[in-house]
Amino acid sequence: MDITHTHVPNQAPRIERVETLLLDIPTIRPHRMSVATMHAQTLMIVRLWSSDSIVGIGEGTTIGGMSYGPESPEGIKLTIDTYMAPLLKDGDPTRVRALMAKLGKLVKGNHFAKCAVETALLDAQGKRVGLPLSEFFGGRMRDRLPVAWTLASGDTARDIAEAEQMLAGRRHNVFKLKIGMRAVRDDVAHVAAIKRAVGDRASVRVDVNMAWSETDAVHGLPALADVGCDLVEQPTAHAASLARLTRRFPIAVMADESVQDPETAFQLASARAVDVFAVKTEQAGGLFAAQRVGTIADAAGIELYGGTMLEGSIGTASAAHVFSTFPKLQWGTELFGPLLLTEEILVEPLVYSDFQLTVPTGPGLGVTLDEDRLQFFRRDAAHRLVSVPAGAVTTGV
Ligand code: MUC
Ligand code: MG
Repeated sequence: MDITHTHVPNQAPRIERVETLLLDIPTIRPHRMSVATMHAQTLMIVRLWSSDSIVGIGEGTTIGGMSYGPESPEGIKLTIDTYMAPLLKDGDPTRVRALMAKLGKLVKGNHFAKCAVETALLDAQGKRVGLPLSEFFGGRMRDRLPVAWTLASGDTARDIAEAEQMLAGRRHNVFKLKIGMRAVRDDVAHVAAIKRAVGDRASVRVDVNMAWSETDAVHGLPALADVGCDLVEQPTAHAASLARLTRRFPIAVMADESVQDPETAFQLASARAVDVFAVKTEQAGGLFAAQRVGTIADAAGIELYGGTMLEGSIGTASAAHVFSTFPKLQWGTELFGPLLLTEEILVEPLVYSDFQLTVPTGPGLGVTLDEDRLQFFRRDAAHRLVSVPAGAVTTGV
């Protein structure tokens, strides 16, 4: 027996192995945004193996290759393998904050990679002490979270058909429309047609993903309000511009890309630049950082929305745990990432019903990876090595 791999009770466990893998999974339809069109999603999964036989799982996922955020799936993997794994190795996995502080000192930026590792540490610790991850954030306020769906096929009639299908199946009654690819007038007509079709049965919101100039937004915001749109997400890129728009127009303005971490959240809150924050666990730099963003918003009277980087089931479950603990979550969430993928990677899928996602209750994340599926979809699986190169999963707008 190899004694270095045996856990002695009452002795702190040690991290023995850090494993990362990339999974390429097709989307159910092309997902068109102003930054790129996605045909597949790449999930970077990290597993931390400890000497007490507990394995923690985390996910680092971004949108549209490198078109949305500063980290790529391949880069997240490389950062963890090359720079974080040696720092984690032999560390005490029960000291989550201390380990993350050590990583923070030696690895700048890389929020997505840090979020993935922190998630894996918290998943492991939850399994160790027999508590769901939400308990590390003060305990949940709610067991189910409202979930919006993004209509982004690029075609108005198809989006309406998709919305009708979602309403009929009681899956979603909040729709976020991706706009900013076309002229403002055409985008407004697209939103108007969808709102007309769904009427009072659904809330319609838009995400411009920073594509508008301020003059576009000055025309766009009141026109969107007129056709029944409830909220505009990140119409322009700059905080000062968001602040001017927020003051000038009554329609709710939400920051997404502008909320990069608790510090930028604090700056936006100080300037009262927006009405709502989209909190994203990865963008914020981790689950604790996302909680801090939520706290800053709350203290500043800014409303909250649980955002997504279109993560798969692991990232979605971890965000759900954190968002379930927010005292206020006025605009619900958009934690639909797993539903955009053709394939499931969990033994038991996350439960979506009655327009909501049920926050898992088991220890840690409360989810179990399906090992066969993981091995099948990993990019380096022998049968996939001849398939599509990574760059092909995303195309230009
Ligand atoms: C974003 O910008 O919010 C979230 C939902 C979706 O469809 O895209 C993401 C990104
Ligand atoms: Mg957004």
